[in-house]
Amino acid sequence: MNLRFSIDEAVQKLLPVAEKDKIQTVWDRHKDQQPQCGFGKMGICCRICWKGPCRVDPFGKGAQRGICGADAHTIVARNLIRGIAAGAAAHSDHGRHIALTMREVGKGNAPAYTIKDEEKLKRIAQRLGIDWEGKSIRELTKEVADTSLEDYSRQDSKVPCRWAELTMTEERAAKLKQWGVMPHNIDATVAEIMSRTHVGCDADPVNILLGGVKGAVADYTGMYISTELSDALFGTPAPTVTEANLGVIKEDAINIAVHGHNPLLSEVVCDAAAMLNDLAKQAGAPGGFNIVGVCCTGNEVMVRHGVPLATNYLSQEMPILTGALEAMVVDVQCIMPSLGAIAQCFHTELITTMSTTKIPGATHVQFDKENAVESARKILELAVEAYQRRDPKRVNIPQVKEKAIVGFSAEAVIGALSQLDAHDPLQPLLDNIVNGNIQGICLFAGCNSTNTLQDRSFVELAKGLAAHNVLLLATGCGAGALAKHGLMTQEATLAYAGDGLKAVLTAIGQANGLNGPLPLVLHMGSCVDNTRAVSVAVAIAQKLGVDLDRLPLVASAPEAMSEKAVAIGTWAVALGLPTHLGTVPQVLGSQVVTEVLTEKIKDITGGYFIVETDPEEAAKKLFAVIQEKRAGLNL
Ligand code: BF8
Ligand code: SF4
Repeated sequence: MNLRFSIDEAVQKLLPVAEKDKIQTVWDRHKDQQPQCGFGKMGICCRICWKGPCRVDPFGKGAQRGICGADAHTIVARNLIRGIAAGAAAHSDHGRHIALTMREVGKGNAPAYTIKDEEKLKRIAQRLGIDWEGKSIRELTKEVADTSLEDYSRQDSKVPCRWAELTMTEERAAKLKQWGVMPHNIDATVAEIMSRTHVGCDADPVNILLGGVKGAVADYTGMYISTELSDALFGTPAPTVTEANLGVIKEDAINIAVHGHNPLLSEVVCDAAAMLNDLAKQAGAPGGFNIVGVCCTGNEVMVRHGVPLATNYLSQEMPILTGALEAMVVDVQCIMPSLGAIAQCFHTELITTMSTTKIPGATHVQFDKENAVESARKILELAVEAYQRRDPKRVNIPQVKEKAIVGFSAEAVIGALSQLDAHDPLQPLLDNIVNGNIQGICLFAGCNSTNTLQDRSFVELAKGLAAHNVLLLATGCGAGALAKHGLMTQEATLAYAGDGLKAVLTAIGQANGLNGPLPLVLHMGSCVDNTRAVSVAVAIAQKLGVDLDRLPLVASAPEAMSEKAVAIGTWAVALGLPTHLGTVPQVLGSQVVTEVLTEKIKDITGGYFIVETDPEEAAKKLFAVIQEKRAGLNL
């Protein structure tokens, strides 16, 4: 019955528990919202000023303009780019927190943190044009942080954000400048979108969309800062074996889920839990503290430390329903407000930690970089207290989990390839793309949505493309989905990869002493870590001497839902990637906007959106695009 909602077996096992206890889940609330507003779905409802709300009749019979005269195209475009601004704000705020923390590390004011990967710090310095010879790590840390923070504060609009300009192909950076969509300042770009979409400003839909593309490139900039500086602070991911799905919650342990996006707190919680494990044992839990991840905070600690992933976005309520979760610690973004009420039905402590993300029903433990260790300790104590309240009769942990080999940063991918060719690691990958063993590359990204069957499209698309020898990368809740369903294993490679792909993954795996192939899907990390995939793509493009849009490279977000996903999808298109969406974007009310995004933009950036809700059809379309790109390279 529950197959209507999710293909995740653990979810299917817990939904009857929710039903029995009369606990509403995301799927119940989705049902309560039906039928959803058609104007909203098409993007033609405007609430930008208080003369509204105004709606445009999509069938051409009723009003065609809002009270101020805005037509459907203006309204749809404005709504869309405000979403991009929110996405960019979210990602870049995350990056800012990391950069500010790093600056304090450089000044010696943040004892909870150190630079765990000094080599990465030097590589970042080099990329940013900072001379690191003769400087101490602390000096360099501060300089890298300060230089990164300039991307949030520069006032000279002719100077591009460094983290944008220096991370893409020169050709692409030049094109973005030429189109006027290269940001000079992340915050100013977000502000510009809010300002140009105020009542009575930009009304030209194409001009508005260009503003959105600039916002998306600002989003990319903030994401790049988040990923790279996090690597310097917390270590660059390397392949590690772990597990995914609710079966990672342990009955004999004090279970703590870390949920949200920013690794600043979760890193310290992980360290503190290891250090204070005796606290848990003294409290009667022989298994000690068991940290598990949810959403992108989960991905961050998974790829860096092998912390198991409990679940992804849509099923974030489920860990509480196991009755064995003592605490869910959340930071920012993609945290359902429903968690507060559900936690109150159990012994679980929902703990908010950021002043900008508080939830009714939660206990707030303020987290700042200065008091990180005390906050982590307080969180562990709250979990220990909650454990005393656990009701063993309500414990219901679905014994569902899969092994997952994760942690494929760009460095890890290049490192693995260097076992085949130490002097020119990319060459074996290129050779195999040229000879067709690898037909192309697909990056799975993005969310879960109640508009589709949870996880299904990820799994079907991955299997479909792997059979056609497409190399698969994944981040965010897409990576969560693919990990939960066992596609990040060597067994999956043997079962689902086409012969060419299997041969390549096996050769790399063997050369790295894995006694078998690499996993079918390479987990690159959280959503901000989509930039890792870009850095691999840029390296390939540079080696081939072509721009990104010429590569047989596609992106897919089959369950896109959040404003961050809108921003990511838009920068992927701006960089030249054909980008699949499996959920229908809220733009269909404007033919102009729909055509620009799915067709016309192709002539400019080389990238465009492909909207296809059927995963089988989507796999066919993406493979056809890969063939078209191969033909363009005479392959
Ligand atoms: O940043 S994939 S549902 S958790 S927005 Fe959110 Fe979407 Fe998940 Fe991570 Ni990304
Ligand atoms: Fe209506 Fe124009 Fe106000 Fe939007 S900005 S609510 S279309 S009057």
